[in-house]
Amino acid sequence: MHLFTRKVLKFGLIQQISKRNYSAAGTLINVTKNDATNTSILSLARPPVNGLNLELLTDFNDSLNKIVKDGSKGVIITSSLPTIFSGGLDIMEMYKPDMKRARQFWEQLQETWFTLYSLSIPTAAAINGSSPAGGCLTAMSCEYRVFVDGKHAIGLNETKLGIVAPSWFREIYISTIGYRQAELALLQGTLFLPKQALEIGLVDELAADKDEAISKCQKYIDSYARIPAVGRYATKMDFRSELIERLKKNREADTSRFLNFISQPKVQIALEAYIKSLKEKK
Ligand code: CO8
Repeated sequence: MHLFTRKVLKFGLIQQISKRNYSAAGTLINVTKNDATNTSILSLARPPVNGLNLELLTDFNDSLNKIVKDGSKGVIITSSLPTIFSGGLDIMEMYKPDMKRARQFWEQLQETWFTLYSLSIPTAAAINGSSPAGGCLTAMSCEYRVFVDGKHAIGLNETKLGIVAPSWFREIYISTIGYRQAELALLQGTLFLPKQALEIGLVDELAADKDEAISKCQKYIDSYARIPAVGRYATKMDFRSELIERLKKNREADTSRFLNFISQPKVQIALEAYIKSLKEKK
């Protein structure tokens, strides 16, 4: 892991902020395959919080494609960090961005999401810790979610950063927890503790620990043993293809909106204040 400190001298705060793991592709995801169950476990492995940056998203996408190619019958997405599933998109990709990289980042986010959301094999998330914003999107894009009980939370908290959840994040939230609940939660940037998340249907089950969460995900995947894959996948896509096609059609507009949004000084000020608040809570 190497640190990359930004040299933005105009703002005192920025000098203390560092980027992590701009390492070669291939080291930010661990994939293990259980031969007995023919299921792959994909673990996000980018300390300290599995911030989804360009490199991690690229590896994530490549790993999912490889898992399907190798004949796995299902995939469980989890984290190799003990208390965090994913802290969401890496805020440093949006803060004082290099616009060329920011475009690449956003296009990769879209690409990885297309792959995950439409994966032909069953997908389940063993959410073993905090899962805000992009972490919540990752979990919601799987078919089934098991949340380890504890003091951590899940939800789309974008408004708290002074940013807005893109329309496709919002639509998945609505389809998971319903319009009214999603509207309120998005406006307030609510993060739900495990029992609350279960109550509103944001997750399907709770587990005492990560091992139990993985077993429950495995059970979900095994439940398809007697269901022909062709019917299963066609049904999955009946539910999911409309949103995918809509984003594909409006992909450039979605990217432009993101780039325009993060270019606004008031958004940068809000992001800076949020980064500062993360550091000050220590
Ligand atoms: N990106 C980059 N760095 C992060 C992030 C992140 N998402 N989250 C935390 N970090 C950094 C912290 O600043 C800290 O850095 P340092 O060690 O240099 O001080 C380090 O990671 C560790 O963080 P914590 O000390 O806070 O670790 P904890 O274990 O106490 O807490 C949490 C972990 C709960 C994940 C906490 O860090 C947290 O709440 N993070 C913020 C999560 C968040 O709000 N993410 C939202 C990202 S935005 C997104 O995903 C969708 C954006 C859509 C864009 C639309 C624009 C138009």
